[in-house]
Amino acid sequence: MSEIPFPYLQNGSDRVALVEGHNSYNYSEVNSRINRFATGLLGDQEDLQEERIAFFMPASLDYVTTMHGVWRAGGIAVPLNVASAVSELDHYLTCASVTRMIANAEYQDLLRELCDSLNIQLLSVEDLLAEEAGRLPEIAAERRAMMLFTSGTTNKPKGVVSTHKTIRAQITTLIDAWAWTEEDVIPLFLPLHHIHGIINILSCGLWAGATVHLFAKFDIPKICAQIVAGTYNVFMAVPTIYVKLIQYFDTIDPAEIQTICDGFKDMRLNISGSAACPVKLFNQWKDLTGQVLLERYGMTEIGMGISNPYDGEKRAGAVGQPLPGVECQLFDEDDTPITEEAIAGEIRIKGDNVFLEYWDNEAATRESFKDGWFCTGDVAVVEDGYYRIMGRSSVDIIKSGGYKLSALEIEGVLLTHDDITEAAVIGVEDDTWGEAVTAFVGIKDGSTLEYDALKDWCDGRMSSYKIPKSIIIVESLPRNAMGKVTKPALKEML
Ligand code: MCA
Ligand code: AMP
Repeated sequence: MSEIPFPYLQNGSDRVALVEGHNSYNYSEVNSRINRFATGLLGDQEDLQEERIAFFMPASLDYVTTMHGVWRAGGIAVPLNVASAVSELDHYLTCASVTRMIANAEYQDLLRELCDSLNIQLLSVEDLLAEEAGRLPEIAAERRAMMLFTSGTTNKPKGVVSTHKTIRAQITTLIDAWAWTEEDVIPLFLPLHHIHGIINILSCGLWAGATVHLFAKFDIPKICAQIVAGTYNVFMAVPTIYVKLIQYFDTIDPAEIQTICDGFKDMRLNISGSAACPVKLFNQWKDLTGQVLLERYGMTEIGMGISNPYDGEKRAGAVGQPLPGVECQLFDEDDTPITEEAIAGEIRIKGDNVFLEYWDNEAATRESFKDGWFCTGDVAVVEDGYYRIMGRSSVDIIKSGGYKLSALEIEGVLLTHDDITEAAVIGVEDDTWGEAVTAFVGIKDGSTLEYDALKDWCDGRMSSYKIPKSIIIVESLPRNAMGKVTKPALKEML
């Protein structure tokens, strides 16, 4: 077994690693804080032996301390979505058999009852910071490092487990492909329970010795002020963020728009990903800022797989070519590799970047691989050497604002409503969100269902971004001979 060179972040330098509000922290400070935290986590153990440690906190020094501290102490990091409903957290914590949860003071009240009921120790970073760093274990690269929850075609999200080797492969391919250097400065405002924020921005930034500015949320005025000041030279976001920036420009005066666009123009790289970037948006962004968006394709299970070139044509509506170290092949429905251009097939991936397993779910892991290839469920074609994503093989997966949502999970919650007799959820094309969650429901005779009341009811039962943007009440849902709802027919109804 090979040993992973720790740390994932540059050691001992005076360069600024993280900026959080008015505070900045250099690499030496961050490293020594991580080592003290890892030491506290270990207590009198030599190695956490893949103990699952969950954490519930926005982008912050504490987040970085916890993630890297868990890694250095030999645990599996389970970063959670701070926008989760408690019922969703229950599933994540139970599924992963989490034993300790790290949360900031502001979240502890919210989590206490749940943690008590699951026998999970609730702690803060401060609670665990040892006076001095002690001896830390050597961690083999093949060991499990992180578990991220992903929605799929099943009711409940699955835990995607990556090893240190996986994470390292996912980071290093991007360091080269996107030409990261320690001169880079990047804002991080995406949630930190997904690859986009964790690997593409935070981990690549820290691996390269760059500076990452942490924002607890996508705060447009604050981020734009920094862009005007010329703070950043790299910007990565989901398409919805670019849409929201353009919508924001409608609310400010032309001179201000110009200074923000000039700030973008001076950057070396603007990237879009996690969902399809419409050609219209690509062109709007180019007209406004002069930036040609680099679009890339990824997935929780593989990190980044395909990317437009850093040097070379960044093509609108396409995601480019497989990244170095990533094997990518399209397959037809008979599992035959497609060797010609312009024929659509499922994207399948091999390489060190591919995850190890779905946690505690051997059947799902087995089903997701064929002949050693990970089957993404995404359909693409190759045109003139460039991959173009055509869609997904499942109608039960929705991409809203970059979040992957399971229609079945949302239907499952709606069906627990007293007045709802049947429910079907689909994603409907939407300029802001890419796809907007839309629910078709049948209700009990004599009952009524107002959208606002249903939205309030959903609040607390699912993360807010999963709540349907519209509800359509139907006499009955269209079903096939097997009794299964025909979702394409629902799209036609609209
Ligand atoms: C917020 N809202 C949403 C979404 N986000 N509704 C639908 N879809 C969404 N994605 C709703 C809230 O529920 C709320 O509704 C209202 O919008 C305002 O919420 P707020 O949080 O203030 O919105 P925002 O800050 O403008 O958030 C938009 C966002 C966010 C910044 C685009 O959705 C986001 O961070 N998305 C990126 C997620 C991401 O990182 N995905 C990568 C995973 P109401 O007002 O009614 O209560 S994919 C990945 O990692 C793979 C590997 C890859 O390829 O990258
Ligand atoms: P997630 O599992 O949340 O990581 O989401 C991964 C999914 O996002 C992929 O399987 C694709 O369906 C979608 N995706 C990511 N990047 C792109 C892109 N550039 N274009 C279209 N879809 C994308």
